[in-house]
Amino acid sequence: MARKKIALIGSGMIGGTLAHLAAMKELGDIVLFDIAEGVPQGKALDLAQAGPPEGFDADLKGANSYDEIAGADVCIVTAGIPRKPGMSRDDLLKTNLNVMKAVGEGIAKHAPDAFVICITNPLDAMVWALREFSGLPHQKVVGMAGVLDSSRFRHFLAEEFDVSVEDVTAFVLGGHGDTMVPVVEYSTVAGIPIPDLIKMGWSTQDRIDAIVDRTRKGGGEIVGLLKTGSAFYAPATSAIVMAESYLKDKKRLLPCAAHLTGQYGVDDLYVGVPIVIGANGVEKVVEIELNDSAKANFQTSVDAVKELVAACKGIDESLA
Ligand code: A3D
Repeated sequence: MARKKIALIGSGMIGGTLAHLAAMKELGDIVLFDIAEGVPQGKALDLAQAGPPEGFDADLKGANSYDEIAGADVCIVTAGIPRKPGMSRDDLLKTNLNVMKAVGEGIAKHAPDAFVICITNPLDAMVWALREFSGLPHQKVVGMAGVLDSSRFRHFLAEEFDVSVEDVTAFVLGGHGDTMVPVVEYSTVAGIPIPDLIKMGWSTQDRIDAIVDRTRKGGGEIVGLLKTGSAFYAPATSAIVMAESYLKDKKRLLPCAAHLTGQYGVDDLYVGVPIVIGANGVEKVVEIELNDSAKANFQTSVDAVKELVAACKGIDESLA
């Protein structure tokens, strides 16, 4: 059986880490693509030279031409620019929207059968635009945010309860960023919901509220510490989990930005919801019952995504 092919569109901090993880896990051969000349080639060569000591077999190639992504099974998109000092959100939106246009057209031409995972921010709007520009089926284009947000939540909860992260499951819905909705009732330690753990005296409502708040601001906390750039290890690992579920038909149930067609009362938007990822891409959107407060928070999150998508439509007429 031929090896799978994984194309990484954008070879910056997350792109390089994705390549490292995909190689270590032998998910397939890897193409690093970027507009910066030399960067994808340099990272590919460096990583290929990590193969002998680690013992992984994967071809790694750097490219500045979309021809090289031909036939990719998975494309993970991190291309774009971060917000720079003095840059408004709208400026960022405009720049990254243009990047999504180039990437969407490149994928449509060279890898139309790929499963596409978008990571570029602002995530929920960029994944929507990338799908529009590529014209790929909606179930083959998803955004990575929920896996990262929920793993941040899991990490903080495991610390709070002093238990293994393996036994902590967490549920996070909604858009990526400050409006995300960590759902405490569906977050557990080995199946015991957090409200029960509070009753058992393992924590207090105030401490859990503080953890929810820290999770929401998790990206900003890391930006504040790093000063140049944003988180990349956990974002890359989270996207690899999604890619692996597709490539191995694992059918994992993961929170991802998925295209909604009426579920949760939302139509034609990408929002973070639980989905099943298997060989067909998004195989199921799981609709869970939300309490009134989670519903209200989810709606705030949806409204924020709607606003961004409307701004995208204002910038690029072809999206309207
Ligand atoms: P960075 O290290 O700057 O890498 C981005 C790469 O994109 C650079 O190498 C650029 O040269 C390249 N690039 C720019 N324009 C193009 C283009 N037109 N075609 C191809 N490549 C291009 O950033 P990063 O890897 O740290 O982050 C990548 C993206 O992920 C950013 O938009 C971040 O905001 C976003 N991000 C999202 C999350 C989520 O949870 C959604 C978390 C962390 C980062």
